[in-house]
Amino acid sequence: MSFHLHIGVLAFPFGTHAAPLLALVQRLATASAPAGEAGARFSFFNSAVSNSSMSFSNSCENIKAYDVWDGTPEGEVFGGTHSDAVGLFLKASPRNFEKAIEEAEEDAGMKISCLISDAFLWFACDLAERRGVPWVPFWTAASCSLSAHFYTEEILTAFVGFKETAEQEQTLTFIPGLSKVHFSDLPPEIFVEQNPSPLAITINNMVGKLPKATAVVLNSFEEIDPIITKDLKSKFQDFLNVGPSILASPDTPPSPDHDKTGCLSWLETQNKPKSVVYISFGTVVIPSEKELLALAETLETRKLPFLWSLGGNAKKYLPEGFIERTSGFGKIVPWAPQAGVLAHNSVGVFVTHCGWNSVLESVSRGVPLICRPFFGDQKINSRMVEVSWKIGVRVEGGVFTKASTMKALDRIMSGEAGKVIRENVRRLKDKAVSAVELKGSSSKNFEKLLEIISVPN
Ligand code: U2F
Repeated sequence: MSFHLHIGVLAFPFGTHAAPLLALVQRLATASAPAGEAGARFSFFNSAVSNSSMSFSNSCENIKAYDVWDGTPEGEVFGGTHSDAVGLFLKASPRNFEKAIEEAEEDAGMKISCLISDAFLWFACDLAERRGVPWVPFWTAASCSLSAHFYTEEILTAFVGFKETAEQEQTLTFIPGLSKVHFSDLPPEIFVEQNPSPLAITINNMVGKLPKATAVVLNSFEEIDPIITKDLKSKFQDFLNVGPSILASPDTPPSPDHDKTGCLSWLETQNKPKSVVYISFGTVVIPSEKELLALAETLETRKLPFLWSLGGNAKKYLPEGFIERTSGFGKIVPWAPQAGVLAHNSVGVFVTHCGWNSVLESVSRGVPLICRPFFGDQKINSRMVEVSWKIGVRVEGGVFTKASTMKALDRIMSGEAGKVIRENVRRLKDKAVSAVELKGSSSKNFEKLLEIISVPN
């Protein structure tokens, strides 16, 4: 098949960054190739490990994956931490991407006509500029954290005068839409001098480049944060919320093994609607042994049915005999088909670390949240959940203790406040659903994005 456009896509292969980017590309690839017509070819550049963890089998034939070097010296086996891996990868960039782009251009017999990248990968701006093509960064988190990073300079200026820890509990009244967020909720990468990690430096570089982007794209919807949306629209050339992607592409057929851990069939055996506590902390975080114990003890005491996605070796930290004693009402799995789980009528609450994909999936399914944030954007997301959107609660004191977990669960599952929270999340879900309808804001933004990427080189 001959294509008339060649779009390069640069992924950040950590956390849940590459998967939502691929989901966006799959939507674009489908939309850009109407039946019988040659559309755009998408070359997806990502590390080998991350590429192999995602399903390209559902993809249209116009998406081709390329492995880029992850920075591990040849012949060595990587044995470091998550942040070491990020550091190595960033050190190898952008040369690793440039090499793969050259290969893809040769394969396709066609130069790249547009670069879509994870927003973290700010150097894609320079690569695009050199080629004279549009740069379209994709911010994989929420607009609240993007806005916080965008206002880094103002935040640092205000922060300079802070002497006491208590002052960090002041709110960001000077940032549109973030007036209820505390300084202490901010992603630590904003304070790059105190935290000069490769990721913090990268994000800070990104802030300066974003206004040059042809459009900044998000997996979110405008109506969740109208004030932030209005503000960022005035700051960027274009600011396009095109999600939630799980509502925008609901027809993706599930893979045959999507319920291999039996979560959905287990949920079918739960007779009471909105009774199950679903627990997951995403793909990077494992809470401490102490917190896992507190959470487990609470579940056992309350005897609430629960479904717990608990990966790695964390199961070994659970109280002795816990799995056997709770087997009548609880299920622990290493991985759950989360989008399907949250869509199930038996699920009543989601205990989460507040990674953006998890928050948005919960909103899209109308499930209230109990938040225990850990790093990056998770604290600011949790503050918005509790105080702005009012669709969940944060555990008191910021960590799972038996008392804080009990209180949060009781509040959502049995209290009057829980009913209000449930109604709020139902309303927000309705807005998300409307956004992806034919004339909804996200659908219109998606059309605009399609136009942007459809200009030949
Ligand atoms: C980083 O995200 P994480 O991977 O830690 O967390 P999420 O953004 O919540 O994404 C987790 C995804 O993994 C899926 C789930 C989400 O799409 O549906 N999943 C699943 O299907 N089954 C499971 O058992 C467990 C998870 C980072 F840590 C966050 O702070 C950022 O907000 C995020 C996006 O930038 O990236």
